[in-house]
Amino acid sequence: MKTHGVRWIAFVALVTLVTLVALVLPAGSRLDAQGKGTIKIATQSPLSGGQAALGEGIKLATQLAIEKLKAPLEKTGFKVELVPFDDQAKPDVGVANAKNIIADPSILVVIGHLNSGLAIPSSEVYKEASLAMVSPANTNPTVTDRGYPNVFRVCGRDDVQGAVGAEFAKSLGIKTAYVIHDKTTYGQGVAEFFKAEAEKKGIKVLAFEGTEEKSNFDPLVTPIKARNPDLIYFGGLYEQAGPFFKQAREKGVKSKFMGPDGMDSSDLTRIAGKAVVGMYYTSVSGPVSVYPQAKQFAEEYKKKFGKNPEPFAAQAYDATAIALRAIQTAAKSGAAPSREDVSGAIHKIKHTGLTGTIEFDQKGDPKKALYFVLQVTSDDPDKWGDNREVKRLVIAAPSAKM
Ligand code: ABU
Repeated sequence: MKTHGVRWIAFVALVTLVTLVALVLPAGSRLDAQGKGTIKIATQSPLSGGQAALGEGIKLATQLAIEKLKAPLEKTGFKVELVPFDDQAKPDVGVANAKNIIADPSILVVIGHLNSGLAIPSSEVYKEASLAMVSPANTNPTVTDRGYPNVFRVCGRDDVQGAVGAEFAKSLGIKTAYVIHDKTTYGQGVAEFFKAEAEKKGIKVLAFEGTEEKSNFDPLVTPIKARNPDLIYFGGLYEQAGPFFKQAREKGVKSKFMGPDGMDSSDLTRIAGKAVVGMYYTSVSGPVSVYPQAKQFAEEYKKKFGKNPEPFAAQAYDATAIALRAIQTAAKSGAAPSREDVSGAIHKIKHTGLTGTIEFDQKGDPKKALYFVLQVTSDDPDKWGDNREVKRLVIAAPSAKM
């Protein structure tokens, strides 16, 4: 009987405590009571295959940003969720995912893609539904040059990046270059911009060659070795460039190596090891260590996920912060905002984030973007963040060609 009384008192005390906590909490924290529903942010990036290092970094940084920054929106009664999609770096998969994404009305923004060759066709689908895409990584000019009102990127562009690379090559005293590309929208595009500026600067381009080969580069390396260019420029991504550079060095090619931001992943050294130590690359991202404001982000990311953030992760964090702010602004009336209103709100945002201050021009490019020239300093993938920053440029987006 006595035990029963003690239990009853404990039960009453617990109920009282729960009631008091509920009354003390701000109204917005009582999500169940408000029940405005769920707002989702999707990511599209390669989560499997040879480009998963960068793709996963984009997803995880978006996840971290949502966790850290969702409180103001959740206080107004919405639940905020991440929905990650694996685009496998394949255009048809990206487009199929995009169709599923637009079919879910609670998805209000897509953070992605990694590959311009996927972002371009997928954003045709997003456009049908006025769904905002904020890209952390896509650099091909076409991504924004179509002037779609729902398409944004927080990074620079290849027409500038290719030229920055060529100008730097000239400053190194390069006289001859052999240009290789991966035949993709991104890789071929940036290689063409490099070639055009290199020739303008008096560098002789010995060859301009596309290849989809991923493992045996013998047929490519033999003629390169014979021509002995001062520089080999690879327009593409580390997944393919890594084995190429490794085999070229093993076969005695002495040329300097260079590439664009597709090289910007710790997996380049994981694949190519010592062969890429000393190589130069341009990037619109760079390792997270180049951003003083991203120190805490890098620490939290490492603590949570057990690895360093890859390049473009800080950009994904900023893209997500912009998305959340825009959703909040567009939801001012208290109801879930329309996709059009979210895109409209993104256009008006001026956001100071981990990578700097971002505001968009009418095409969806950042009005000013950062471009880096970096040099690989170690064959240890964990030291990708120690790569030497050779040059940092802030360059305005090329004027509208719509
Ligand atoms: N800009 C690096 C990622 C590759 C791309 O834009 O397709």
